Amino acid sequence: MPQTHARTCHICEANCGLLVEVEGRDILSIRGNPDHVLSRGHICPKGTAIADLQNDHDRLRRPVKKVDGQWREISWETAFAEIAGRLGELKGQGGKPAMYMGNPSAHDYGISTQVGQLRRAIGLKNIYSASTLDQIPHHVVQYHMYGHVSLAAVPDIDRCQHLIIIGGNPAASNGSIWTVPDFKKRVKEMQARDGKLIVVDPRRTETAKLADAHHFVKPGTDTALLIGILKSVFDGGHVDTSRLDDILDDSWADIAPAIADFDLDQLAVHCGIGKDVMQAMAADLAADQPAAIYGRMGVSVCEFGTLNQWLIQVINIATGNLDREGGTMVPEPALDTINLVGRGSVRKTDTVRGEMPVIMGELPTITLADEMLREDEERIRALFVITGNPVLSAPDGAKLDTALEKLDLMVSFDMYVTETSRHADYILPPCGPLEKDHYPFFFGPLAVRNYASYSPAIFDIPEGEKADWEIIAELAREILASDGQDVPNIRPPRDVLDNMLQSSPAGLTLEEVEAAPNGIDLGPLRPCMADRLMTEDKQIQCAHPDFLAELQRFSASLADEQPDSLCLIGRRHVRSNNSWLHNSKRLLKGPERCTLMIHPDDAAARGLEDGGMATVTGRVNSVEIVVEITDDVMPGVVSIPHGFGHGRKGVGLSVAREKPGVSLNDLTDPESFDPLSGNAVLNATPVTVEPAMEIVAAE
Ligand SMILES: Nc1nc2c(c(=O)[nH]1)N[C@H]1C(S)=C(S)[C@@H](COP(=O)(O)OP(=O)(O)OC[C@H]3O[C@@H](n4cnc5c(=O)[nH]c(N)nc54)[C@H](O)[C@@H]3O)O[C@H]1N2
Ligand SMILES: Nc1nc2c(c(=O)[nH]1)N[C@H]1C(S)=C(S)[C@@H](COP(=O)(O)OP(=O)(O)OC[C@H]3O[C@@H](n4cnc5c(=O)[nH]c(N)nc54)[C@H](O)[C@@H]3O)O[C@H]1N2
Ligand code: SF4
Ligand SMILES: [Mo]
Repeated sequence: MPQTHARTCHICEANCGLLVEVEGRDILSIRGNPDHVLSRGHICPKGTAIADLQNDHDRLRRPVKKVDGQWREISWETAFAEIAGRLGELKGQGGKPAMYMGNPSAHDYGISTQVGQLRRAIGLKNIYSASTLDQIPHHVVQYHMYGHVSLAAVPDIDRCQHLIIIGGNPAASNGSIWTVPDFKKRVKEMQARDGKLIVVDPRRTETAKLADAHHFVKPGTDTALLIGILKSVFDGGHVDTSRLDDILDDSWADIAPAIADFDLDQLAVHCGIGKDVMQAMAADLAADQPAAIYGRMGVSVCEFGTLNQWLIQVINIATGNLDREGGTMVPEPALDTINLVGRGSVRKTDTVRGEMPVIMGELPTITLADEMLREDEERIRALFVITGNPVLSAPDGAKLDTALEKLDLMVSFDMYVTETSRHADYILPPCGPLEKDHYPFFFGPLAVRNYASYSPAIFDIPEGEKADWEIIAELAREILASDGQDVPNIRPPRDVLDNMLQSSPAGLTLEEVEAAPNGIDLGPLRPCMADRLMTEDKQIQCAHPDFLAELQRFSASLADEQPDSLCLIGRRHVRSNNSWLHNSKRLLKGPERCTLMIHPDDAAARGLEDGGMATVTGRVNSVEIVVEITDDVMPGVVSIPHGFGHGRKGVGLSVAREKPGVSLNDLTDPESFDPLSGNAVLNATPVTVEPAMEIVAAE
């Protein structure tokens, strides 16, 4: 008999409610759950493709060990014992271990409940992760302004009347640091009530196509636009902080003078957006209606990423939109991590690249390859990669390829032999996705409504397989035991989850949440900033000295000559997710997706033809890629999606290898970074583009 299970999708931050129809262990269909309290029936093609992940023949079912260049299945006991033994030996010789945690670990709450134990067992204070290729600037800003790295205010799209999205493409990404399933319909609803969506992006994206207005911006220059908007708010007499006056600290008064000397005309030239547009944006955000400005990857993974995210907060404050219904608000989710974990930290540490920021114990991933390649006793000799693929995700993947080969021990927690895990000595694969339970641990606190939704596993874990959390917990115990240390009992993720739910203000039990397969709606977001601030004086620290100093660094950089090379940016597609999901036939179908988008004028100037091959060369490397001529990208800008490049030797992804593409991160440059957060610069990479040399067959 077919059975239908309600389940939340774990692939992206939207966490859509799905209906999974199964018979025995066969998946008959996966569709959107119309009754889910948050996603209201929305689903994207990746949700349906969970069936392909569950059934993928390339997915490893047993631990494997590399022996003479070949993968051999071994038992879990042997794998754990050998890894613990080799780690112990290495550490005995003074060898340094490290860990990289990839994006999917943020989508598996079970991992979060156990990984601390593994870190302690290995002896790691800090780790590398996808956060420093992504959102780490948000955490720096939230830490300083609101007193907690995770106190994030998200746009209340369901009541907003004027929304500016700068450097985000939720129509493809389904939202980020903003859990907003069903984004397109929410935009349509906003427009139906006369609200407006404005998009700022160097590409006319899927989101831009939904918008009431779209402005091209030169990659990497948004700081000029944001300062221009803020200055126009002050100069136009639009400041209205009345709602927040009790919680703004004295440093609010430092902001207007700090931007007073910027010249709107110069800012406009720098970013390519006219000062009239800046002034109109300021007036619209400050008009008598709830409004919000929101910025994501396009303004985070750049040299002034932290400054950008600070300016966005300040604009929302200045226009009276922070902590306002229809503006931006901090959610109050059923599981409120803010009160349960510490405020986080913002520090500096010595690295092979000199002093670098460490935010919440996150070392900059741009330094990882160099730390493995250094030749002193500080060299990283053992690396644990938990659910990530940095060879494709981090700048200069080719250098990482070289560096990973130098390790004395590498362990990948992954179900595939990927571009990264192919370098491992051991791969520890988790069970299938529908054999795990799910809770939106990190994304409930970022959702457009307050809610809770728990999904039990649909299938039992087959004999001999394990969930990620079990693998992590058991390896941690083995390492502690072999080191002669006390071995604590494992606390199952469900117990931790139940405890955290009950300790949160909503006070729900896991049993109550589980009894509601469509989720529990706790209502729309509410202004609550005054209660939630975790700064010492319970006030918003408006202008931390680091941000003011960064304004000056930006000001000085305006005098720098801008290179006249082409500017490379990334892109995301709704049928792909970072470096994986390319092994699903149903997602891969359709036209070639790993193309170089280039404007017709730039193509003509270089003699490039649509569908022809181009060589793209940056400072670190060059790639050959199919050309796609389109005026969706602005002149001077070219775009390649990240996460491709499956043609590398030994990759065990048979479907993905049919359309391997090239890796954007063979062109991005780890030398560039945001000095306040250590974040990578993944956009605005200077490149040259020319027709690829044709190979003429010998006569
Ligand atoms: N140029 C450029 N680079 C980027 C970006 C960009 O926009 N441009 N985006 C950056 C961002 S935002 C991010 S988050 C990173 C992401 O980059 P990574 O952190 O490297 O994450 P993924 O590419 O998602 O890695 C997926 C890997 O995890 C494995 N995996 C998937 N699910 C599971 C699971 O449940 N358990 C286990 N054990 N393994 C699993 C997959 O097989 C795959 O090998 O990429 C970054 N890199
Ligand atoms: N389908 C799909 N969904 C995903 C993912 C995926 O890979 N595929 N990845 C998930 C992850 S890990 C994340 S972090 C989120 C990211 O979510 P988003 O940030 O919404 O996604 P991106 O597509 O990276 O959007 C960044 C936008 O910034 C633009 N951009 C590039 N450079 C600049 C610039 O200098 N200035 C401005 N203003 N814009 C610029 C790009 O053209 C792009 O449209 O998506 C998540 N969802
Ligand atoms: S939008 Fe994200 S959460 Fe929703 S179905 Fe697609 S991948 Fe899953
Ligand atoms: Mo991300």
